[in-house]
Amino acid sequence: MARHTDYDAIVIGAGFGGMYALHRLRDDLGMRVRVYERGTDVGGTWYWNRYPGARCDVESMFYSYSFSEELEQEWEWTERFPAQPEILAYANHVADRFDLRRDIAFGISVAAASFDASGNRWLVETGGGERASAPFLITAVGCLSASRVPAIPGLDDFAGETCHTGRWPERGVDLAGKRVAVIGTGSSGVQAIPVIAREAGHLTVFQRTPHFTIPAGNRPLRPDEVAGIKAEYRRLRAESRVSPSGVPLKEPPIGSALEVPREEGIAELDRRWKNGGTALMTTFSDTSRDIDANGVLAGYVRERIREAVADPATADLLTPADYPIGAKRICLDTGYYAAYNRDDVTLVSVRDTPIERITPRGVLVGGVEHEVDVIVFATGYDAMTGPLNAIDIRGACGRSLRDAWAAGPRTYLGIAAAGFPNLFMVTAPGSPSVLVNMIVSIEQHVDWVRDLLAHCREHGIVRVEARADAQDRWVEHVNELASRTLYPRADSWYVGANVPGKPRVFMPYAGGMGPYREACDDVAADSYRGFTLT
Ligand code: N01
Repeated sequence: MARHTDYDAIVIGAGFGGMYALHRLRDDLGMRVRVYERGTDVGGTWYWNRYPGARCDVESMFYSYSFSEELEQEWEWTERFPAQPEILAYANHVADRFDLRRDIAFGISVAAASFDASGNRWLVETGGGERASAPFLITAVGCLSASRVPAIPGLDDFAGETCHTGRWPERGVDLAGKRVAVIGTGSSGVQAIPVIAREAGHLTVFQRTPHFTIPAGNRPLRPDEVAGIKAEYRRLRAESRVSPSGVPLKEPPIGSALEVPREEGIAELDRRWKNGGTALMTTFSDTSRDIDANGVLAGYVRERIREAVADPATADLLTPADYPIGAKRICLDTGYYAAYNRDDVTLVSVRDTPIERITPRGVLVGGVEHEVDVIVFATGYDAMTGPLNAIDIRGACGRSLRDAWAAGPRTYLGIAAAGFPNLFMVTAPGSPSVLVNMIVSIEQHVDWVRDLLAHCREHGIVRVEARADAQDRWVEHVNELASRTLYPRADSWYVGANVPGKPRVFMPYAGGMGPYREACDDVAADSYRGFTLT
């Protein structure tokens, strides 16, 4: 007979969001918490993304939890941008240090969750038929965890090995000396390509849309800079919490791209390009919302591409031409363009001539069969809604979340959804999440939910539900913020354009971390305005 266990809260996912939710609810509020995690260990994104070159594009000293001074003082990051193994080691360290594993069930996917309105409880069913219930359900399923392999005919016929960057096997993939195909040139492809190029016998890259990528400028951290940041951590963390993108704003914009004198602008762009990282993107104050200003930055990066790539025809193919820079997520790379100067790397554009089929021996494009031993799919994710829609979540009237979101996701504050009481979604659509430092975003969401649950306990509240009118206003606000930017002008995963049939809606909150935090705090201070508490 299926076991049925009762908890105070159930959390789905043991990545950075789920681990932190467990810590806050269990260790601050004394709740009995059960976490379900489909991986065999903690880490979420960083558990699954073990592909060659996987690295974070937020600096390590700030891509880390801020809730424990001891933790941030004792952990030693080694590089400016942390590589996947180091981030995963950090996640493991946190799990050990805060004794998290004892409340996490590993290797278990949640298949369904339904709200029992009579008892105000969520009933959760796992893929293995285990059942559990709790008054509160917290999803911490990640924004980029539903990996996507496009439906290319013949996929099953391929005789060699295939793998997706977001499902890279723990045992690794032997690429040494092999003929390798990489399909996709987003952040994952851009990171993997130069590393695979060095390892493989021959690499063929299949590119549909060129992405803008700028140098990461990764390097070992110097002991003096680590000590300096650690000494100032409280101030820097406080700055991160209210800054636009969840990191301290070290290099503010120098003015409008249309007003700063050309030589001055170029000199600053050169300096930031050389230094690496995303500071280049905020050299000017208006490139994310004014198409002409955007053109100044895009033009600068296009020139760098032509300088870096020896063959002009290849450089042309690699140069983005038809969307604003930054409207698709900017990539940070290490030696990406230089990889195309190698004799053993071939670029195949599949923009006008899409991949026809996968054959037993390789990839067929325009009648030419590119023979390979391994195909790496760097083809991205059903972002933000995909991981939630993968679970059959049913609210108070039995309506499914998939149904409620059929025309695009609708949330209140990117945390709750009308019709789904006592459900809290960490970094859901309508929150800043993917546009900012995810860990800052996660800490803000979880702290806010913890405070709300403490409030419920104090006031005997058993049911918390977002009101439909508050949700409508929030969705309108999120759309309005997006419409002031250039984001909607690209076919990106931000708008769901990469998934055939997905409604075109700009999903994240584009107003920045600080204003978002203020909006959430304001709701809480006003007796959780927009929620019905009973
Ligand atoms: O996925 P993507 P990703 N035929 O969707 C192509 C984060 N991340 O895994 O652009 C041919 O960006 C697709 O082409 P197109 C980060 O937020 C961060 O790379 O749709 N090609 C595109 O080139 C990032 O944005 C880090 O025309 C096909 C690629 O596959 C997000 O994750 C590292 C195709 C998918 O690019 C997702 O990045 C890695 C087809 N049928 C990821 N279908 C860092 O922190 C798709 N493509 C640095």
